[in-house]
Amino acid sequence: MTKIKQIFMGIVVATSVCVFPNHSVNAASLINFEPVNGQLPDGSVAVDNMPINNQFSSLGVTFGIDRNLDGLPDAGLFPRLEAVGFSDPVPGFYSAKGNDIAAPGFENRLGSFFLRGVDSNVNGEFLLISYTSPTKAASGEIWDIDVHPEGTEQWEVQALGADLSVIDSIVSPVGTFALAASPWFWSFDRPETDIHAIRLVYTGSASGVGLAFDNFSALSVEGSEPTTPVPEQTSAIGLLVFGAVAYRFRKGK
Ligand SMILES: [Ca+2]
Ligand SMILES: [Ca+2]
Ligand SMILES: [Ca+2]
Repeated sequence: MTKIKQIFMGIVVATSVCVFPNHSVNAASLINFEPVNGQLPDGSVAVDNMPINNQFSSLGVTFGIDRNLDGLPDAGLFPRLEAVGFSDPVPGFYSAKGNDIAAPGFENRLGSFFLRGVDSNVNGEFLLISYTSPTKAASGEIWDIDVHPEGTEQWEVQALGADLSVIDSIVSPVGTFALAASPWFWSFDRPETDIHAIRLVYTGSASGVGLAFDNFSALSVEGSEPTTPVPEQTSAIGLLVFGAVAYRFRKGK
């Protein structure tokens, strides 16, 4: 094999090994509560503790609270946008590193904002996400499903059908120290396009529990979408492999 061919093969191997799926390609339906230029999709300015209702309606969903479990948003109750870190004395979750701070390695996943309940650290919450048109699939994350001295946290994620009854559900693990300040990922992927709403129901034994919700993929399971690799994703390992091949070529000259 000629040196030129070896170099070409090196580039091909480095590129094919090191291109990872790019979730941002299909980011249109991913609601991570991160403002762009300070704004949410409806143009409103993102502020800690602001009520969240129809700011994401251009993506086909609205947010509410369903404490009476009738599948409809309760009048006057709204989840809140919560700023990461100690923004004020009203947090979404407590962690060993302080209020609303992700566990090491999860900082980028949480970003700068997430969604919390109406109040801070009450007794869970009943978040309701209502769809303008039904979906077949969705995914999202509940953060900080952990352990308290007097009990554990646990959540049930429910998919509601056309009549707003429960047609599917996923129960979270019982709270553990491993999930503290970390995400628990859930997803629905149904044979029919029959999910008209998604509801989070707190089922744990611990009280004084907040809701922390983030990275909601409204129309598909995040990561399952067809993706288009982009050149910038060639990783450090890829560059190293390429560099080693190039070095050998130079040495062999
Ligand atoms: Ca976020
Ligand atoms: Ca209701
Ligand atoms: Ca706050």
